[in-house]
Amino acid sequence: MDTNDYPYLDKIELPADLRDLPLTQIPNVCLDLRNYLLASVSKSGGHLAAGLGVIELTVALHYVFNTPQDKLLWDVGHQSYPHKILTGRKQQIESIRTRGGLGPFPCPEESEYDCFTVGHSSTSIGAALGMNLSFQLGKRAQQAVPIIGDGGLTAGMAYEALNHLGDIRANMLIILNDNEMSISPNVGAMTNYLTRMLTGRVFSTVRESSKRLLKPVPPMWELARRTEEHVKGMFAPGTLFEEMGVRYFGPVDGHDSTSLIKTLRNIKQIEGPKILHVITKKGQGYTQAEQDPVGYHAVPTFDPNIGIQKKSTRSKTQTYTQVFSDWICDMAERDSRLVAITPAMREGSGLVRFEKEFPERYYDVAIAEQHAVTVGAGMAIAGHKPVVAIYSTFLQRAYDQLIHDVAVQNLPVLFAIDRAGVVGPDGKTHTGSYDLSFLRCIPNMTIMAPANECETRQMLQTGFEIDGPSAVRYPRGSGPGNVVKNDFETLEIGVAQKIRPGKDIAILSFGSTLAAAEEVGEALDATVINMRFIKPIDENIITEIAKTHSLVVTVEDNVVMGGAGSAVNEVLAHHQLLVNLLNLGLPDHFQEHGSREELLADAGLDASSITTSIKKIYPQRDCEHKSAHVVSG
Ligand SMILES: Cc1ncc(C[n+]2csc(CCOP(=O)(O)OP(=O)(O)O)c2C)c(N)n1
Repeated sequence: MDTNDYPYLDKIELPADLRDLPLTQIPNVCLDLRNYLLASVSKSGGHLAAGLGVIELTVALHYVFNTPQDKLLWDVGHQSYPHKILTGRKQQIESIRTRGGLGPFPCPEESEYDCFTVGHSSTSIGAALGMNLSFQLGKRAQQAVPIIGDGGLTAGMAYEALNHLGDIRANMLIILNDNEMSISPNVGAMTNYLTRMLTGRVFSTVRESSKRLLKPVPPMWELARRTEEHVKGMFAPGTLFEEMGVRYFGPVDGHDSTSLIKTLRNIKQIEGPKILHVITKKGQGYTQAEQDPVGYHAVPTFDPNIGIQKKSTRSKTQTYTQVFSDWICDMAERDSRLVAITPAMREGSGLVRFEKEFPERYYDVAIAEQHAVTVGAGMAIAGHKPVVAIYSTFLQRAYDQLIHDVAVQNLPVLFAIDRAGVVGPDGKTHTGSYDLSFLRCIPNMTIMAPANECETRQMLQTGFEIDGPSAVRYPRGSGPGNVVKNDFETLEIGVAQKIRPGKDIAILSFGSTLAAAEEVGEALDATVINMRFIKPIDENIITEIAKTHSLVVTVEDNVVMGGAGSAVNEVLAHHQLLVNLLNLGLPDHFQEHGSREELLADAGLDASSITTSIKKIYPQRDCEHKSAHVVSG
């Protein structure tokens, strides 16, 4: 990027440089920062609209707070690109989300200005409260400031933290960045409440109260009580926050940098728990993103003069998400008991069409994974057939609900688990590497992993027809390209599929690793099995294979520990079968971001790495009678 285009931003390497600038230059810094962000994300791809919406807020916070001594906690962290640019990472920002490049979210290993690893929402208030309590115990003059979106504020965790904060009355400022958007338009009673605060009687007082917030605070000798009275506007009495013991200030215009700075300076002087309600627009300053904040939430590379190009036709290969999207609409047509539940992931989980066609059976419960699962349990008890569409990584939030509310009662809830296994550019906070391990130990669960598009549909249908909890876990992206029949075929439960017969070596593949397993099978003349079911696992085929082969290799896009390979090991142990074993899967460390292909290769799950791993221990025909158990991840 031509640095001459950004004369004000050029003066800033670190926030201290920003703080050296006079207030009058701040709007120009914001202009540069917005243009720089747009130029860089258009080249790198990544999260855009949320970052454009917090340019002024980011600059104002770094201007008023003494970062990195004071800590800024960006909730989720997808909006932190401007923060990264202002905190020494301007030159690297284009490398974001790529292997070896900047991380997709705040990351303490990357910068001292990132103080808490994040990627999942609604952790910021709790984490900041913890830090502030520590600072206060240690009598340290530091502050941690969470910046949470109206979307993030829909999750239970945020309320647990507010509940604690209002009770303990710690000195802490929360910034509520309200743009009325989650990824899609935000939903829920809290959102409606925030919107009401901007309308009607309250709206008419915004200007007046903003003015009050801007006036300089009274001299120091006037007590804090006066300061608060002075700063506080004439807002609706007894707001929800106030009643929880957290003082409410605002709403204020989040795109007026000068006023924001003055407001923050004033509020900083008020002791106790407080929340500043800042109104912003997602995509601010880039017309295309303002008009389509959903489409510009996360973008591929694009020409900023034109905007992102929507794919007009479907590409030849369907994504797994598209297969799910078609199946759930077809099935809803057939069975009126089907209901779809999403925790704020309508687009990502493939429910856009469903919402249009079956609005009365579509439930976006906001960013509330725990509730998504429990409300599904309730609907199942009452006779419906819920399909909870959820990313593998976000299902982690609802583990107890999955066990306690669904599995214990053996309820027919189908979990359509997207982004399972390696996810790629979203990195370690978003990886779906653990679901097979954490699901397979739960009684009553049926767990399937499709190897292709066609099987995805069959498994969804199979799971839907099971009278108990079931899960179909599929990866991000496209399948191998096989044609999906629009029928309602099911699979025989717990039965694997023999792909090719071979000699001595057998490869048991679980899910999307089948293509690589087949390639290796051809190269080494190995038997290849598409296992299909992780639970119940096909014991017959495992015992038969163990008796007729000298090496059993398991391959899965899940951590080796406790995963599908472990299920095979358990069967062999149960039947007292001695055979050489090689468990291939994801490693026991957090893989950094990169492309899905790169991360799979790093984990030894591409065809050539699998071949290499096998060749290390085979052919060694004399080991037929020995037992070697090798774990590779
Ligand atoms: C626990 C969890 N569920 C879902 C997501 C996916 N997600 C990423 S950003 C986002 C919307 C966040 O909205 P908000 O907090 O209002 O921030 P904004 O984008 O509006 O700045 C969602 C749902 C997530 N990161 N974490």
